[in-house]
Amino acid sequence: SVEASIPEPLREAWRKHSATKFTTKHEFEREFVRHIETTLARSLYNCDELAAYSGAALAFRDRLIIEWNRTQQRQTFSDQKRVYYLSLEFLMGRALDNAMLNVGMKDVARDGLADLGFRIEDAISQEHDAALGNGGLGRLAACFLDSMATLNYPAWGYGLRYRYGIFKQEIVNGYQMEIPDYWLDNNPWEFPRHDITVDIQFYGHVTKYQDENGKTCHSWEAGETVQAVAYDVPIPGYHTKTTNNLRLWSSKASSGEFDFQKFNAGDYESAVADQQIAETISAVLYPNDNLERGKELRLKQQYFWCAASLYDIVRRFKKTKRAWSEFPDQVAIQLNDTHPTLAIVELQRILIDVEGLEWDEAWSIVTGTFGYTNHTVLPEALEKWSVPLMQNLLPRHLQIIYDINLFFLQSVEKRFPNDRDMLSRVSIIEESHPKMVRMAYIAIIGSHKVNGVAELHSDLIKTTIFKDFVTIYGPDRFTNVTNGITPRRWLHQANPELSALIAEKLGGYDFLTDLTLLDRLEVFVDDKKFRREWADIKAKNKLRLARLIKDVTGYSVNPNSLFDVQVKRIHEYKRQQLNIFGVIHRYLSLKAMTPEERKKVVPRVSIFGGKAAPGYWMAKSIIYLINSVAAVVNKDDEIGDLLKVIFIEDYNVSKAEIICPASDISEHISTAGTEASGTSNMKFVLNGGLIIGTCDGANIEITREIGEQNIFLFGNLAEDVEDLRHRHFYGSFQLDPQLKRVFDAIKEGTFGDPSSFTSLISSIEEHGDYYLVSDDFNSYIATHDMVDQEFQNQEEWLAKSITSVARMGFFSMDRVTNEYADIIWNIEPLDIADEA
Ligand code: T68
Repeated sequence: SVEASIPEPLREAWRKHSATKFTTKHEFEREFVRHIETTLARSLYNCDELAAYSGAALAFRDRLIIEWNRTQQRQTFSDQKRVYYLSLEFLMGRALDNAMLNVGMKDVARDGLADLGFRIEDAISQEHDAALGNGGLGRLAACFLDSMATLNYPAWGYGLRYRYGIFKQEIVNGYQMEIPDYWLDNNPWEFPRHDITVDIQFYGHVTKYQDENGKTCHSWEAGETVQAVAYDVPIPGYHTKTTNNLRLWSSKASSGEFDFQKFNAGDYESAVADQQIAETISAVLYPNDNLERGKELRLKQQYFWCAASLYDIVRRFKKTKRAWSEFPDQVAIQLNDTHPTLAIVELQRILIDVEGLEWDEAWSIVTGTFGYTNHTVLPEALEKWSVPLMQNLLPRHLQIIYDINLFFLQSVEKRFPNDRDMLSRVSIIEESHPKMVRMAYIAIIGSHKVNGVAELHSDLIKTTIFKDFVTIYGPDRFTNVTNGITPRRWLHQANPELSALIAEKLGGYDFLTDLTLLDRLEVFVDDKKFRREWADIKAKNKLRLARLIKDVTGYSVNPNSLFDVQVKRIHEYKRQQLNIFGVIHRYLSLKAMTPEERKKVVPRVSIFGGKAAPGYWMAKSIIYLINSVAAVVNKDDEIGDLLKVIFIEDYNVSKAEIICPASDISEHISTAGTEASGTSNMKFVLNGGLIIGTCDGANIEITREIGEQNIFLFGNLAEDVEDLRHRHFYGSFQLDPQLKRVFDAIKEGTFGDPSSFTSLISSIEEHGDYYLVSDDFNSYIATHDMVDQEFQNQEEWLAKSITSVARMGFFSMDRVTNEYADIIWNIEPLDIADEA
């Protein structure tokens, strides 16, 4: 073994000086001060809160590194199957609080920091969010990492180390402005691995040749080479020694080839410029969610990251000296949407062009290795790349894609002779001008399992966009794994008081690793004292949010109001426009009331947050409308506290941790059939908020779990959407009368220059109301009236809140991770402690 190859005296010397972890307050303080004074070159006299954050982070980082090194060693020695989660986005948020809670030392750190003159909360809030994602898809990847480590799965994440994460949103005169998010300075959580690099090729041409046995081979002569450098981020599990690795690739000019000639020719400036071109590959996260725009640089990012990751995975496998046929027994690769689909093509290329395997043998290794998760049915979000673009950037990969397609279509032809329509429908190549490569089809054909992320969504992909593939492969290739969230961050960390109250009732924190234990809360539903404590915690969390609102908007809100929250990316299908039209309806109704009538009204704060993609005009108009309504309503003295409208700028993970525990009601109101799952719905319910929602995505399973008396459902069903859309176009379109009143008020200029809102209104009135805002308006308003009524019965409301939390066990990311491990990856946990 590797260990035995090192002489005992040498091992002894290393063992003696091996790093140790702090375990007491005293030791924490020593590490903290040491880092302040040496690593940071500061002292008692110039240690501000940012330095205190850094000192604490470095002290905890040292602990993580020790466990991380051990985990990697044990995983390598044990030689078990590993899973690799490929995602272009990891929306991690802050790391320090999470690290402290996961290693179970937050109290020690709190006391230690207090001794040294700092409040732990102030130190924690200095950290810059790691915002390498757009929304749900990126956050799901982050929750996966947390669960995989917590459950001791040997797992790695692979992503890109963007220099700029998702932009920072500022609201200026009601409009969204985008500010670059340069986040890398002083990031203590990443470790550059300058020794782990991969040269990645682009462009060039392919030559055919015969090898010594007369076999036809291909060689790809690249036109450009860029270097990928690994940066590693430790991922601690909760209360386990397992600390997994997230490897992010950064692009750099390749030292080998292209600078020298220019440098030698004295062309220094242009050599440096080339260097910068190489670095742009990992410069920026594309800020679109649920939209694909076919930019070459995006394709370059995708290949750069897939090729570097696969090289790394293959290199690790080759060290085991196993036969290639064992690759799928050692390696599972999960594709987070179609963004990493080129990994399928790249593995096939490595196996046939570099390792010399036959096509069929290689292809069965490939399909045995990959699994593909689909996150959307929206046509504008399905990835397609133009054939000429791909031909130019990745000539060899395009050939392999054509071959994959050829063999696939031949097999389809055999089973469905004379069905030419079928062949053109399922072809990877869309015969348009230009021709397009359909990435989802490669992902399906190259994987052994394809999954959707909630039951309705998984049914929809089987009956609509991927219907033909169910006919071809049978239903077994397709499955459902309903999304979840990590209870560590989204309950324990975001809502420590609720977590503590639950722990007190259940006799400990075991529910954080077995969320189904929450069901034992249900017996306390009628316990008066418990209800009061539950209500007090919600009140405190609302106060905390009210302070945040005051800080970022300047508005004061009454924390006794009903807090109604919709925070998520701004998108027409998510229907923030329905919400703000509802708010306007409420405002107009309040204005029409007598003072007597107004006394019976439940005061409400409508809270919005979310980013619009910078090029998404309609989404930006929605933000502008929300802010325009806020400007009028919030200064209307006649209305006062009865209605306030708030837009919280720059919604992100750390703000979500304050917002989710503070809702009375939250909105998940997508047009039925459009939201694949949604995950913030789970976060709100887990924190004791009720929800209003459509029969869409995971709302349906939340209803099944918590009971339909505990959720406010409204609106048309997915099965009726197509028909309604058809009628809008070919029948007569009847605008809902209450919505008409809202539109009239907007058109009269109640919220400023109406011309700013014409496209928003005409998309409904004149252009077919694709998202069914008018069809659902009446039912939406009626359901909000029920919310008001039920909120007045606080005891009933509390009972619903407690019951719902008690029944949320199903939505733990741990359940999700175990399902992937069983059904898709076929891997077992590896307990680090037992392996010692
Ligand atoms: C989300 N998708 C789904 N996409 O919309 C949501 N898209 O219903 C689901 O709960 C979540 O995934 C997790 O499954 C996204 O967030 C993107 O962000 C995205 C990014 C780039 C390109 C396309």
